[in-house]
Amino acid sequence: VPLLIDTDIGTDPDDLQVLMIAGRTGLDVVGVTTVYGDTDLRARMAAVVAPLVGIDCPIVAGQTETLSGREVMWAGHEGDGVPGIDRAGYDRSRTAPDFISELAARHPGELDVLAIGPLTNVATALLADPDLSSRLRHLFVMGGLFTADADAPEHNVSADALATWIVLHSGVPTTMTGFEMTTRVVLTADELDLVTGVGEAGPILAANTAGFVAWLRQFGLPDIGRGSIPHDPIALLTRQRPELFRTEACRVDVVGWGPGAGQVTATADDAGPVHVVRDFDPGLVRREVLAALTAGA
Ligand SMILES: [Ca+2]
Repeated sequence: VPLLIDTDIGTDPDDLQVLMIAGRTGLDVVGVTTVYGDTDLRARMAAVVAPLVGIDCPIVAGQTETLSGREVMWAGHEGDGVPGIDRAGYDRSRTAPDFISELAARHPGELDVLAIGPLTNVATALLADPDLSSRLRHLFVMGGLFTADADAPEHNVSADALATWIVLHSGVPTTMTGFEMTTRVVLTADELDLVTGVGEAGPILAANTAGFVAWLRQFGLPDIGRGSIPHDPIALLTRQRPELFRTEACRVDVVGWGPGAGQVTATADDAGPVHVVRDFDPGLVRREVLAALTAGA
């Protein structure tokens, strides 16, 4: 089944981990689109990484600004340690939302989208193309914080809460992996060393991880050493190994604007189009992620 990956690669290293897994495990990736902020830089980074991990498909830059009007958060280490990024080329003949529509029209009812950044590209495509929602097979989203005591909304959802609202109300069958689920899995520094030691993309992952950890430390955010939480690889795993996850059919509401924008609530509803991940075995999922990251090595 063809897969499009919509990514904010460059900030958190887990997007790069997704490209590694997709390439190294031979997934049928038909497009990579970049979203949020300097999508040209993100696309050039993806263009450097793709051939190193075995991905051969168009890479297209997407929306730089949010639909909600919320200012983009830019960490600053994006693109550091990526050899040749200044010269890297990608498909500049179209924009990401147009490309998503084009791929869905080419593969009607068959295209899966893995959305691992803010949802601006997907929402923009849905607004522009009334046929898109019925043509997508399934959408896999990393986003949301589905806990009652959520004091801060999850980044992908809150970065563009209006886009999230549009996507979650589109009726596209969706599996959503929330932050409270992904943070149950931590790859240790020793485990990451196994991954960064493999292939030419390894040092790029090491640099991206170091940049992200340094940025987190500036804000006194929870420090996991040189380790990494594989939020986005877990969302990919819900597609590749659904039997590892317990999900619940829900209606998901999101505060789309104003105070509390980005807060989500999931209400069990058998007719709900959104399947929210509720449980999995963290040890098993950690081993699956690591095996996929080093596949073929
Ligand atoms: Ca991401």
